[in-house]
Amino acid sequence: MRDPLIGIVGKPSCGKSTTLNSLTDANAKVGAFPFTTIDPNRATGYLQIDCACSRFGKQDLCKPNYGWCEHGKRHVPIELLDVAGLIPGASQGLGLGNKFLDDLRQADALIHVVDVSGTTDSEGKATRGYNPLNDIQWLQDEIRFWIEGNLKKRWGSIVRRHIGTKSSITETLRAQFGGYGASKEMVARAINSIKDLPPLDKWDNEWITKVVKAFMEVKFPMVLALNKIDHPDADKNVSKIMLKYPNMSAVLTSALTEVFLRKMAQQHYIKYELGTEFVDTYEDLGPDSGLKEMDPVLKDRIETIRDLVLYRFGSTGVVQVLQEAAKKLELVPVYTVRNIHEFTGSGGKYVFRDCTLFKRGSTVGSVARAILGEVTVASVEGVGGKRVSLDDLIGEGKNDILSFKVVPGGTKEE
Ligand SMILES: Nc1nc2c(ncn2[C@@H]2O[C@H](COP(=O)(O)OP(=O)(O)O)[C@@H](O)[C@H]2O)c(=O)[nH]1
Ligand SMILES: [Mg+2]
Repeated sequence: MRDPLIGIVGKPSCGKSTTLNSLTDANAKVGAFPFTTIDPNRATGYLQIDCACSRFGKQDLCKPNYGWCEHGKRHVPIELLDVAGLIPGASQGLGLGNKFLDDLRQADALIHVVDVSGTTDSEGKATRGYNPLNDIQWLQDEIRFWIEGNLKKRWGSIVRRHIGTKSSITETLRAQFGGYGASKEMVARAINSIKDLPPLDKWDNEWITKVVKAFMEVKFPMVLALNKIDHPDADKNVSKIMLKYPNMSAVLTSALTEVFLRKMAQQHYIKYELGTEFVDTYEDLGPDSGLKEMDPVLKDRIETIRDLVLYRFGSTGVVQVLQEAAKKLELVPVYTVRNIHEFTGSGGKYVFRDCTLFKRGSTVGSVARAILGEVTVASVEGVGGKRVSLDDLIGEGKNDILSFKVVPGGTKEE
């Protein structure tokens, strides 16, 4: 299993890069996470979770190898991709067209950043009073046209081969959708979600559209980041979107505010608890806080942010939008430890040093393979030293703290 990747999509100037930056700025305590790919649009973000250390009252001893943990709130590395260049017509090759769509393939879930200030048109040019409802529709259409287009180009031969090889619908579509990184289970889940699906050779364009839509739901689960909520026109546009799409996951965000607050915290002007409404200044905490005093302009800006964003919405929303995307992917943090009673790693007193995100329902065996590679696992222990089998499944609070005992020098037999 490869690392989960969250794609950030949206029209130009909606705030994709700002959102990415707001989630990735290198915190002083953070070590670089060794992701394999080097790509200017890729960055490590941090997913905020409730760390296992708080379950056992060991917050003071928690010291992650990657990311950081503060008072039981852990920030686990997760890879993000800024998918730039999508404009209406991209599936026909407009803008960066196919480059965009190729980037998209690798994503496991999408955060669609929508500019709800109405100050940018469908191509990202400055305007006023634009209705962002349009953006939600055309972006989904573009992705769909792209997938449908690829399918229809070859439809005749797909059908012939389907019949000639007596394949199931899942098998045939798996071959077609494999390029999007879709597993057989994903294709099956999409197919099974459609009622009264006729045999593949009877599909007309409408059925193909239905199938592609179902596939998109599975392969590209989407969360809306309704961004620029600090703007005065945002409220009415947010209401319109919520009314029209009551069932879509949506989070209100102000990415620009988050970038600013993190910068102010780094420069020791404020104390800021990520993902919350709590911002404390020199005035609030006094000279012992180690905070610097702000000039009137900065003070004013912080006051405005408190009024317009933090107190009204409870946070800037960017931490939550990533959590929402992780929820769509059903990601579960799994902690691997050396000592299952102390939760320590190799040497030292610190606990829960390693944490990796896996899909809920993954087997303990697949966790072992992903973390250890192809070695022979002699035994696995869970909390309390309880024996865990390689076939057991992981979930929140269930088989999510594991200690693998490996056969020394043992390599897996075929
Ligand atoms: N008011 C406001 N402006 C924002 C916010 N997020 C981004 N912007 C601004 O929108 C413009 C485009 O942002 P950018 O991240 O470059 O958009 P991208 O083209 O989607 O990557 C920039 O001027 C940002 O400062 C926000 O939350 N509030
Ligand atoms: Mg950008």
